Amino acid sequence: MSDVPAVKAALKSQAVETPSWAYGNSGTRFKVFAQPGVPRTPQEKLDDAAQVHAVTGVAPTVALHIPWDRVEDYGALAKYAEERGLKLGAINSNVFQDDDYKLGSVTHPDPAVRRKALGHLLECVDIMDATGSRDLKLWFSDGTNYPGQDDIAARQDRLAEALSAVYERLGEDQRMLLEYKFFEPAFYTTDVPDWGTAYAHCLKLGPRAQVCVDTGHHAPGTNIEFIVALLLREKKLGAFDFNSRFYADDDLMVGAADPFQLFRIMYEVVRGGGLTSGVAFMLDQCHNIEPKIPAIIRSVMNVQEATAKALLVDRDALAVAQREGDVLGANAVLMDAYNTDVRPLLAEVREELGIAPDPMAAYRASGWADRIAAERVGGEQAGWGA
Ligand code: PSV
Ligand code: MN
Repeated sequence: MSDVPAVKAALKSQAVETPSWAYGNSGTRFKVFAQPGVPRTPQEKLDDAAQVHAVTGVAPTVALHIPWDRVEDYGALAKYAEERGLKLGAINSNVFQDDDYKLGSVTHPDPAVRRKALGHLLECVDIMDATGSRDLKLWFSDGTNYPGQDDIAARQDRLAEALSAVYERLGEDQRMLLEYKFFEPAFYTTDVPDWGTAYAHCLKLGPRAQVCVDTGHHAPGTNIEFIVALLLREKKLGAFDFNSRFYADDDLMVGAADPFQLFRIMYEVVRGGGLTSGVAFMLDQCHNIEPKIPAIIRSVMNVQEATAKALLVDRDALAVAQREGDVLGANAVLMDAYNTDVRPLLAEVREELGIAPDPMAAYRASGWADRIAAERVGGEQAGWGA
């Protein structure tokens, strides 16, 4: 697609979901550095997310993580979001931070632990009913550290049993997103280590089970765009958890480490119809040393820039070059789009949306950072895992 009005329309309708936990303090296992003005409650996280949406115009939903965002009344939280022009997005389950889960959650050898983990997942669906969320995101830290520690195939059976119970509980308009990650915290086997395992489970479950591709969850050198193309073709790409990595699951800003990879991924999304098929474009990041709200704004802009470049690929010229076996010509078509400066186009898109052309400058001018640093004093700041 290179017809500019159509490119602009596609950019205006793309939504990027921001994660509640990215607004809180985070760090590595060595140190969490607190930042001034960091939210203390889920409501304050939503206040910050509203600022991101106000200056980007394309971040209208916020993913919650349970229990990090536990509240008494989820309906009231959804209303709070709506009053700020937001909606609550994916509900992320958490069966990895309880002592009982040392040897696994839904794949644990003890049925009592499995029941407890399943209870949490079902509770997350209750929360979705209250918040109006479409997606339940499942990531399991389950795995083993040593050969022989547990039965690899039996763990798959236990996983399948839990997933099927959750699937049965989903409403007609709800989806289950199964996220994979190749290692960490388990170091020998991980029960959902790759797209193939996630895909196999989702295929058995049915159409409302889809795969979530977290871009930081692959071995170095993995061709992520190939996975994206394949999952889209099979109608099993449900969502992205965007972030970038230099080494492992670094959770850095998407598009920061490898903008060319992000472009290649977004090209396959555009090519495979993923901009209009309900794929959720979520961020899953931690801003350990950089200011959080500007980092989230930058990340949203990075997704938009990669998407704009992908939309600018001259698909007709590419098809001709591919058909003629013109290897260099085909590659040049992609590179021409990648090398286009799309910032002026995105500035126009924002002006047409009625917002300022430069989101970073607009945020700086808003005075929000000073205001929250002054007002959010006392109480306990939210953090990854709390
Ligand atoms: C796991 O590493 C993960 O990517 C999952 O999406 C979790 O829910 C999230 O990170 C928490 O930050
Ligand atoms: Mn993730």
